[in-house]
Amino acid sequence: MVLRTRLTDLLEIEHPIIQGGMAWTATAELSAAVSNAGGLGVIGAGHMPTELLRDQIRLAKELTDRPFGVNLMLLTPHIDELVAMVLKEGVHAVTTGAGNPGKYMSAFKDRHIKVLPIAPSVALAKRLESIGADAIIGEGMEAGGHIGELTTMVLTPQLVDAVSVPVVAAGGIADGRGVAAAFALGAEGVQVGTRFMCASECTIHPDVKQRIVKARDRDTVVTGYSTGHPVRVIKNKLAKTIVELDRENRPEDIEVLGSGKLALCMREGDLEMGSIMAGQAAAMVDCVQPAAEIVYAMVAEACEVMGRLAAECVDTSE
Ligand code: TUI
Repeated sequence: MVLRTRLTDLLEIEHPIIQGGMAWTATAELSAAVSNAGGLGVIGAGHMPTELLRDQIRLAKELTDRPFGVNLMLLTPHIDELVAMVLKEGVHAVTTGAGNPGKYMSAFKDRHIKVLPIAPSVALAKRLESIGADAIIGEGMEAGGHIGELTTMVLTPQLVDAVSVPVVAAGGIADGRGVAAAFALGAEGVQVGTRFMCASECTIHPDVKQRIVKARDRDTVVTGYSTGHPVRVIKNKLAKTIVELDRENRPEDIEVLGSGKLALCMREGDLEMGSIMAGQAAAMVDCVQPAAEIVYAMVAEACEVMGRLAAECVDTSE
């Protein structure tokens, strides 16, 4: 079973599933596994040293012949260097987060790299389309990590109405029902982060995967509103402290406390003082399994759901 859309044509992939480019989490191993399964794997550059990104791109090219991408987190201080490395090494696509990639757009275009910025609002999506974005990833606040204000349910259809390029829905999508829902809203693809954290090929600490498997519906919280960069995480001691600092309006103290905590979580498996960035869909992830199984199960379930819904629509006009 395959789902064909303008997104699959654009990216030359089999299934309209983009893996979230999560910093400290989405390494070459995970990305290649998703790409080998017919989705678009994405290396999360985050704050990675430039040479490490080069090595990750080269490793992904060894592990897959299929298209893959790099996510660039635009708040990273050495972002210019990371962009230069992506341009030098060459990848199929970049996704961007936490800002406007306008400054780099023509350079990516010259290298025939597809650009899929993440936009949390309609105004930004329109601006990004006007400067050449190939598709827009609309990320709702169900997502993990740095988020906007709108939910996927209301953001997606508004983006579909506002831009002509394909819209990819992100935030809260972890199974085929979510894919079908995104398609019903007009999206032509989905981006999935949290469920891929529990892919066997994901190199994060195994305790983090188990924490996600165990997660229940109200286990995430949004921290850091006072910093202007709200971040959704799974509740723990660190999150509780940051929520208190938010209440006391102490953004500088949050920046200091938060520094290095994503690596502490993903690499060392510190579930109390690490930042467990994950989306609300953590509650819907119930096992660790190969990335290919995740991709195939989501597509098969989406097709089954959409077929069932179509069959339930009975024309009573005659
Ligand atoms: O970027 C993400 N998720 C992230 S980035 C990250 S690392 C980080 N850590 C602490 C503070 C901030 C970042 C962890 N998770 N998702 C995509 C995303 N992009 N969400 C929201 C946005 C966004 C926000 C504002 C995109 C563009 C934007 O534009 C503002 C402007 O320049 O107009």
